[in-house]
Amino acid sequence: MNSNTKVIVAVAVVAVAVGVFFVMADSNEVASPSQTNTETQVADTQLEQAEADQVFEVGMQNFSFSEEQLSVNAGDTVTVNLTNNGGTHDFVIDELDVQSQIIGSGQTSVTFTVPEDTSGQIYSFYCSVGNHRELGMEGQLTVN
Ligand SMILES: [Cu+2]
Repeated sequence: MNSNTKVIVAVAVVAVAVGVFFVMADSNEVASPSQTNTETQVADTQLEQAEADQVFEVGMQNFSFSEEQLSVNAGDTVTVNLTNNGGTHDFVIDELDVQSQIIGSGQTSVTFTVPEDTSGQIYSFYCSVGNHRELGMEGQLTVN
């Protein structure tokens, strides 16, 4: 290998290293306006989870929730991550003004704060789509 070749190889190595650095740096950035809405929503969801005191994973299918009893603490911030396993569903708690997106597939998430003065209360959560509640898409959220 002569000295000219060594210089060319060295320049090529530096160019690749710089390119990798920029690609990696870009992937760590918070979603920019040029990225899709989906990516922005994921970033928002992760932010909500980071702030929540309690996180629940709840599956939804025709016609039930995977969890029928949720136990929370008064004053806590609660995130419910919802995964749709079939059908079209949402997650609602009337008394706490909780209303998720209605989804036909994939996942959504809803975050709410349990009021401080609700210890001992039991609230119904349910799916508000069609007659899903009557068909069994209902559960209880108990406040400790
Ligand atoms: Cu439903």
